[in-house]
Amino acid sequence: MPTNLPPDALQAEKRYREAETLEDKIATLDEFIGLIPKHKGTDHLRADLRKQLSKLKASAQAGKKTTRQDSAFRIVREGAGQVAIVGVTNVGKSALVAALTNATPEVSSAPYTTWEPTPGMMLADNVQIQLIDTPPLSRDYVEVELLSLIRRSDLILLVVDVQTQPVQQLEESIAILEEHRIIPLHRRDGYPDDPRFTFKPLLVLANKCDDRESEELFEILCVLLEEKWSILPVSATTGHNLEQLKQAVFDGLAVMRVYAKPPGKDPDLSRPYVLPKGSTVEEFARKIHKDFYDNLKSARVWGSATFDGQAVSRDHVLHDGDVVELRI
Ligand SMILES: Nc1nc2c(ncn2[C@@H]2O[C@H](COP(=O)(O)OP(=O)(O)OP(=O)(O)O)[C@@H](O)[C@H]2O)c(=O)[nH]1
Ligand SMILES: [Mg+2]
Repeated sequence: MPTNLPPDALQAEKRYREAETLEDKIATLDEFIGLIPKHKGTDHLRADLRKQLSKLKASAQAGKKTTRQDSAFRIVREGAGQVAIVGVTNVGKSALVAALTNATPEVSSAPYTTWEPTPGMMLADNVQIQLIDTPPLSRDYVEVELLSLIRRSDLILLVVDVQTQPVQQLEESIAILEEHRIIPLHRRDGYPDDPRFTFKPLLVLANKCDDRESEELFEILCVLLEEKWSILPVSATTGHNLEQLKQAVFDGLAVMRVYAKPPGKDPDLSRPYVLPKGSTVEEFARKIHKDFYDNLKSARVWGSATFDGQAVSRDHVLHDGDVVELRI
């Protein structure tokens, strides 16, 4: 695979390689093809991938009588990233999704309440991020489709209940994920470079930190954990640290906001374009419209340039909050 593809295409390619079901393969390959820049250098690649796509579609068509209807576990990506909220039962996954998004999953003190994933959109600053409430991870019944959903996500939020054996809950959840080759990114060095493993950024949420007493439980939890996890105490009930949580999710997605400034006008700061961190002016141009990418004559940047309004080249690397004026 050529390495000079833009970061979002490389990420889509990775999702395609990791897809396990025919349905997932078709959806991720389709997405990948759409993100490959269209020019002479990518003609062969695009043609090859299109052939692969039609083969996959043909096998899907052939197997249609036996395959199931669209699965509830296949959730269309929306917003700046897809985040899976996972953990054992009753830790407050659904309560967190209800507190953070427009979705209204059922919350109950009875165990095993959630059976199907529910997506909701969370507004972090001025960026929409998709959170997915999921059924509990459980040793008794491991749902293959749930693991595929987690593999496709960009970030995992692993929830534990600070008031109920959080260390065991964390260890059990991680063990189930790792048995299915989903590995927290910070443990990557301990694993061979094998494409069967999926390494995911993972943030631990110690939920039910409602008061002073549970804050103390959180401190004990931090002492007991032998490994360095990214961990945040939160409460779905009181709203404690939910703003910090939004920021941590945004940071965990490794994306940035860039604003378009039409020549002679002010930028619309309420509508950022979201790009992978490290994207260039050229990648920003492609995100706006193919014409900007093909015919870009000049670009000026406010923010990361040495001075405001500086003229920059196509390969100038942008930063979060930059304002860019493109001329074609
Ligand atoms: N005190 C307290 N209780 C909470 C908090 N968040 C959730 N709960 C309670 O914990 C119980 C379980 O919450 P759910 O959101 O249904 O938990 P879940 O992880 O989605 O559970 P499953 O769907 O079975 O996996 C409910 O009684 C919630 O009211 C919190 O921050 N503080
Ligand atoms: Mg639930």
